[in-house]
Amino acid sequence: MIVRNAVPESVIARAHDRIQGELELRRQAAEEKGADKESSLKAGFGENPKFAKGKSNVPTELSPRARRSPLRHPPGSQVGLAAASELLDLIKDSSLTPVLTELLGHASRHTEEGGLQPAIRPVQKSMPGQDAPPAGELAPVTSFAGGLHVDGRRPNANEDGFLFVDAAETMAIRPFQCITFVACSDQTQPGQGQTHVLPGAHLAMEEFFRWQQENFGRLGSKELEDGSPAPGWGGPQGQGIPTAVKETILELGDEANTVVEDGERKLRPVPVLLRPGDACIAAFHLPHTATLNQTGPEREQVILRFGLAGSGNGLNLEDAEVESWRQQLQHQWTGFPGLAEIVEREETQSAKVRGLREALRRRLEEYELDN
Ligand SMILES: O=C(O)CCC(=O)C(=O)O
Repeated sequence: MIVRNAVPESVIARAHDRIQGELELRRQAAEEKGADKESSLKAGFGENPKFAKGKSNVPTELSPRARRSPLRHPPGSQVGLAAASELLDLIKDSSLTPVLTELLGHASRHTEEGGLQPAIRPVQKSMPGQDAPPAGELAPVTSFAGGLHVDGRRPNANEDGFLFVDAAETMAIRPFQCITFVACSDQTQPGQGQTHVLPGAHLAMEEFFRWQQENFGRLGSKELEDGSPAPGWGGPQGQGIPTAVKETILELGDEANTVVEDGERKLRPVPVLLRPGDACIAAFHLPHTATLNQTGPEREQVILRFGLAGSGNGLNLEDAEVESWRQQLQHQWTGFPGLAEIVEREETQSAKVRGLREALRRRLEEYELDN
């Protein structure tokens, strides 16, 4: 859901100044240490030190290329902006408070780890090691499809990769309710480093989690003891989104989320086009990806994640909390009183919603037969 003109100009300006001030401090600190590259400083906001630093902090899910990716952003806590009032005001002093309150019944429970994340992306024509598109052209959106993911897995990771958060080893993903992207720079033209999403795929993700729970009693993308990928997820350490979800979306071929390119149907991530002050609120389950800022201006966005009561951090969690996540994963609109009526109508009356769920179930049954 896009909320246009959600945040007043003056509030955006204060957030911008605070982010740029923080960048300046980092620049000065880097200069003192002898580093002088502007780009590496900006990358400091685009790379998560927790995952990029030492080998022991690198989850094995990440390929060396992904570890260098300019598309990764650390949480505010890692760049001195965890409690920056100028950033929190993007919610407090804007129409996002009444909108979120109507949707969720609250606008305050943004999760701690990664709950507030400045996502700054300088101009960069291509990913490290890849060719830039010809002058005047943009990289095709399909080239970003590999980055599509749902959140909630990385906080439960260490050097061995993802972790189960409960002693019974049934939960390796930590959902929240919704992610809110607040644009502080112009992102109205394709190529400006917008967040891209896969429309409708949140339903497929929800159906997928139901299937994982029903058939395996285990949720998330953690691989099994013998190294085989988590059920149905596919790929090394279950990167991105489950194979079954990808294949089902491709099979249905809805033009909102697929495109035929070079004679082949491909996933088509769709840019979220925002003006400064606009915001986008998306369900946890909606696959999304960062993309390169190929044209500028510098992409400046603040990301906030809102969760259920008690959805904290860490690995030694109370059973009740783990159970509430289990419910959230299988019923994504848990705790969205403002959507209850619409959800009820869509689920009971929309042939498209039913069709997607049925197609995914069929594919997962094939997977069960094959394995
Ligand atoms: O920076 C973006 O546009 C998206 C970031 C993202 O995908 C994430 O932090 O999960």
